[in-house]
Amino acid sequence: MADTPKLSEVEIVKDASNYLRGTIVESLSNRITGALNHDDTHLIKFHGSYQQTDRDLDSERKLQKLEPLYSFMIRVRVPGGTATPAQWQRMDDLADEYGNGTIKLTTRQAFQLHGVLKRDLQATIQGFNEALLDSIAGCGDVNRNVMCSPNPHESAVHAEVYAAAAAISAHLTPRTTAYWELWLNGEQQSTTEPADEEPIYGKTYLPRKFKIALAVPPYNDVDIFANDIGLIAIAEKGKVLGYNVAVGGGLGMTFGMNETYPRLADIIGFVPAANVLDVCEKVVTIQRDWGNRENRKFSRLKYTIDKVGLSAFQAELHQRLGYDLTPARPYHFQSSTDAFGWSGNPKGLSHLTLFIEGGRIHNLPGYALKTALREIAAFHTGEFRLTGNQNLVLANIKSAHRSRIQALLEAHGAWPNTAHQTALRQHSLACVALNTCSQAFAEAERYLPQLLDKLDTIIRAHGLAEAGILIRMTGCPNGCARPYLGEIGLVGKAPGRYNLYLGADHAGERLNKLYREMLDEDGILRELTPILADYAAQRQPQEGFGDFVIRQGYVQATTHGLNFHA
Ligand code: SRM
Ligand code: SF4
Repeated sequence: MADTPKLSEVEIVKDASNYLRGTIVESLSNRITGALNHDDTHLIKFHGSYQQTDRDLDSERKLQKLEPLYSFMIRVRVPGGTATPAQWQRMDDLADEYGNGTIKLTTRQAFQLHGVLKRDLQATIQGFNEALLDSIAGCGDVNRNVMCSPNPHESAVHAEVYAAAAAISAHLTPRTTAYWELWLNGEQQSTTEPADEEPIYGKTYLPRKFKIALAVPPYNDVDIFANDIGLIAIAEKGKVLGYNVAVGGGLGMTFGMNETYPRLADIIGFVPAANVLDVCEKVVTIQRDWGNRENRKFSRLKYTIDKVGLSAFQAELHQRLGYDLTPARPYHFQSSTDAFGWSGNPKGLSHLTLFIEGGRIHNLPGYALKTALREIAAFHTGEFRLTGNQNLVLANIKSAHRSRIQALLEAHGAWPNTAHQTALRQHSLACVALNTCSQAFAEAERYLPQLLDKLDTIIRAHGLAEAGILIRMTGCPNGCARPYLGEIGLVGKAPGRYNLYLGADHAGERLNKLYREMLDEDGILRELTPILADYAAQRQPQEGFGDFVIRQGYVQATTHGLNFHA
């Protein structure tokens, strides 16, 4: 008889949790420790929060025989990255009242607060709820924040794609009442009736996190190929006909385990707009039924697909749908970045895209970004749109507010914050890493700006200040700032040491490749300087840095996740 597979610990905890309740009530009321009961640390993720410690203080507190300084990160879902000014103000308030005074705009268009103490979790989540925000499914083995292109130029198509993103998000939100019960004293703001059964997920939810993003060509500014499901809007005469469907993207890997790899999603066909929800649901259910629940390192959809083969996966999808996807339609992506500064649309409303370094909203000497945005939120009548590149669009600004907004940003030193920066910096992404992320081997958000100061000197010396090279840094190989889609990717391997990856393209359609390992800062500068000089001298018109390093033979092109390590 075949051995029964051994489920992972998280599967057992989910199964016993009574739809994500576990012993969270007891954990919260235990005032002796700042931490939760062990099993609840898994469950709290589904409620949008991670238990963390302040890693800067861990060893000092250990010496003093104190427990680590526990606090919580809370991730607020913002489907399509679109928030109202009132919601922005509320996040700002809560960051000051319960968090560390900063707001993090994530690489998936969500808000994060850090440093919330256990005793303040409930008040913080209630604060979200009053502004019609929630953190349910911010993290955990469910569908996460649904991303969509925040580009306001394409407004008619964008509105349709945004509506699809919001519908997918609502459809795949867990139905359990546990969130309302635990955090909101049973109150419920949702429009969908809650019930303690999960018609889509079932009682043990998905084997792993699940991600969906929708893009409007020619912009791939949400990196759809890094998602479990990527949807490419196909529009004609300002109307969305449907979507090309891509499945099996995901970037996480583990050093030393080449069986784990970043992988871009494969396009498997076209679906009319009316059926897009159905397709998402059926892909989710296949992953629910077929995904690996024994070893979480191999649980993502990408491994499910590579295990059975893409055609077997497609056949199953078509069977569950009761119809076939039709052949994918032509499309073209030109870049995965944001366009900074002012832009307008035919309605006469304008938009201002601000570069936010590391996605961090805070006040620094001479740069009171947080204050400026708070003041703008008090009168702005459009939206705050979070981009997939950790930037912010003040969207649909009334013409009467345009100069007031600009004056406020200027007065607080927050704009034009791109004027003295190289395009390299404006195209940089860094994950949170230290001091809060438990997975970080090295710094990212706190260090990349300093490295960029040094790289900027080289970039300027070679006349490349305008070259928008994508540079992305993470503190570990999990890939939160999508480093494997960076033309330059730096992935933390040890304190102060990074692996250098080169050769992704500019539109998020090709992974990069390992070039050098374990470099310190001198090593990074030493390796990159001659390549940048070569690029300055030898590039062809319009040739991106990632394409150049392949043409010049610095690295081979990665054509599929399966040959990423080759
Ligand atoms: Fe991530 C885990 C932060 C986008 C792949 N990610 C984490 C945790 C929760 C660390 C942990 O497990 O203890 C990090 C919290 C750090 C902190 O202190 O805040 C974290 N991930 C982030 C954010 C905040 C990075 C940022 O600086 O913006 C992003 C939040 C997105 C959101 O709003 O939902 C974030 N993470 C991503 C992305 C990018 C994306 O989705 O486009 C990826 C790569 C795509 C993918 O999913 O494959 C990503 N995060 C991971 C992984 C690796 C997953 C895997 O399949 O191997 C982990 C670890 C895990 O899941 O076990 C992880
Ligand atoms: Fe943490 Fe690693 Fe993600 Fe950075 S890439 S936030 S270090 S899990």
